[in-house]
Order: sequence, then structure tokens, then C-alpha cells
Amino acid sequence: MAENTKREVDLVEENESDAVIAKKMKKDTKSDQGNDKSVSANPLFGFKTTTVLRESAREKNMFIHGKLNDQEAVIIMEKTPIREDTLLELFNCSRLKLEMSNDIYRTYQLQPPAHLNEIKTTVVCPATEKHVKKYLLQETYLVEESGDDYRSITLPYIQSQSFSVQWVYNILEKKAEAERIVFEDPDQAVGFVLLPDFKWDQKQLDDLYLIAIVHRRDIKSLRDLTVQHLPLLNNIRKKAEENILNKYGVAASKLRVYLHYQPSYYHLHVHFTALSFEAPGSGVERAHLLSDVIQNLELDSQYYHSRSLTFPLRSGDGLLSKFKEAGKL
Ligand code: GTA
Repeated sequence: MAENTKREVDLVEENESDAVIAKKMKKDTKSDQGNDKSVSANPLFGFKTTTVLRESAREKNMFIHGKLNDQEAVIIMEKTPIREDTLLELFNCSRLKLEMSNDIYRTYQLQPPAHLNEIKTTVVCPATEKHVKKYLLQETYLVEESGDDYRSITLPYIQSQSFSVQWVYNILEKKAEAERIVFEDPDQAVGFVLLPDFKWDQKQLDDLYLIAIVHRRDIKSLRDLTVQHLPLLNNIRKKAEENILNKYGVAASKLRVYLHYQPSYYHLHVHFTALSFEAPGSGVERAHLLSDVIQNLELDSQYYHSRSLTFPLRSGDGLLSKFKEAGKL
């Protein structure tokens, strides 16, 4: 008890010195703001928030729409997981503020050193209206699309409306993210590039997320796959799994390997996520396991050409309006 009381006194003293430090930091920030160099080094300086599109206390993220240098922008901010390899530093080098103490229970606000207190931030700028809609929290509806619906409704829509895949071509042509490539099979028929997805900061394996992007540019999605693509799909599965095991020590049995239908980007790619990680879009209504896709094509070469596929669409999605106009909803 005496020990506890002494610790609490220490903490009060720490809090007092915190106040002094906080004052000093405020002063430093003021003088930083007067320093043009540090301001111009922050590309988000002056961002004006228009609206918060979505936020989640559980996922600890926020999707924000606003203006950056007069251009429409979407910013995604996400607190990252606590890493085991940082615990020693967190315990030894942080400041603690006591919030409450009751019997054997105490809660604190722990203020870690700045480099352990980062917020993963993704910026889309200039953002299109489609980007804004994509991240806006909206009601979703399940749509069942037959092969004929795909050809008469979905295909014309995605040919006129889909997101640019320039970022994909930049990766394939080594104009962007070249240093992040984990593995490449350069074969133009069955080859692909494997690299970390931009949702993964690569700091911990718990939320491992890589994507394999095929070199071929003629496959938009699952719908285009036939038996002739089996060598490509088997090659991706085998080589990506081997390379993920070699580089990260994560076995194939610990990976969720899938394709999205509908994807956001109509250039064939495969998602590799840690099995323990509930990645956005890994639910049954959107994710198709690569192993199932391979088996379905082995059984029926035209499986994805003819069968009905079900997927969710948000209320503001133009494709949903097309299905409604066609009397399919
Ligand atoms: N390495 O430039 C890129 C890049 N871009 C533009 C997209 N991706 C990229 N990867 C690299 N470099 O996994 C990744 C995406 C996605 C994949 C495309 O390519 O991160 P998809 O075509 O099936 O599209 O996959 P999908 O899944 O709809 O896209 P996305 O962005 O993953 O969105 C799905 C949902 O995930 C969103 O609605 C949102 O709920 C959530 N989400 C998106 N981004 C984030 C984020 N940064 N943090 C948290 N949640 C997010």
C-alpha cells in the first residue's frame, strides 16, 4: 500500500513535470510553425476537412474528405497495432498519466516516444467522386448477377466508369513501388508481381497483406477467367506462397488467398492476407478463395462465364442504379 502511495506521488510529480514539458512543447510547436521548412515538409499542411466519410472506434480509423491545395482529397487515418518488439521501449521510455486508481486497478494514459505513436495515413489526391463514394459509409445491397447480366449491365458500366488502373501499370513498369516488390515472375503469360498492399505498413505480420498483380492486361476480373488461365492461377498460388514463406515465414496454411468480385480495380490481382486478420473485403459476399476458383475452372472451363455471382453494392454506386433500371432489384 505504502509502495502504491509512493508510486502515485511519483506519478503526480511526473504529471506536474508533464505540464512543464507540455508548455515547452507548445512553445516549440509555435516556433516550428514560424519555420517555413518544417511546414512545407508536411504535405498535409492546410488540409481543409469537408466531411468525415466514415469512422470506427473499434477499427481505430477515420476516412476524411476534404481539400488539399484546392484539390479534392480523401485521407484515411488508422492507428496501428502495438508490436511486441516495441514493448521494452514502450514500458521504459513512455510517460504515464494516472487516470484512476481503485484497489488493485489503475488506468493510465501512456504517452509513448513519438516514433512509437504513428498514425498510418493514406492520401488519395486528386480524388474522384467515385473515391469519395467508395469510402462513404452507406447502406449495401446484395446483387445477383447472371452471366448475361454481366455482359448487358455490368460490363458496359465498368467500361465507362471504373477506377483508373494507372497505379497498377506503374507497378508493372517499375515506375512506382519498384523497391517494394517482393517477387516477380516476368513471364508475360503466367507472370506477376508480388508486393505489399498499401493497406499494410509491414511493421507486423498480424495484418500481413500482399497483392499479386498479373502482367497480362486482358483479364479484368474473375468473370474473364476460363480454363486457359489455370497455368496463371496455379503459378501465382505456388510462387507467391513460396515467397511469402521464405520472406515472412508465414506458411500457406496461415494465408487467406482470394479474389474480389466486384473488385475496385479491373486488372486481375489476387489478395494474400494473414488468416488471423479480418481484412476489409474478406467476407463471403465479396471474397472468392483462389483454391475454389481453380477447382471450379477445373470442373467447368466456362464456370465464371455462365454462373450467377452475388456481391454487395453500396446505395450510391452507379452499378446499383443500372441493376435497378434493368428491373433486377
Ligand atoms: N501497393 O497504389 C497502390 C494501391 N492502390 C491504389 C490500391 N491498392 C494498392 N496497393 C498498392 N499500391 O487491397 C490495393 C488495395 C486493395 C487492392 C485492390 O489494391 O488496398 P480490389 O480491386 O479488390 O479493391 O483490390 P478493393 O478491395 O475494393 O479496394 P480497397 O481499397 O481494399 O477497399 C475495400 C475496403 O477496404 C474499403 O471500402 C474500405 O472499407 C477499406 N479500406 C480501403 N483502404 C483502407 C485503408 N487504407 N485503411 C483501412 N481500410 C481501408
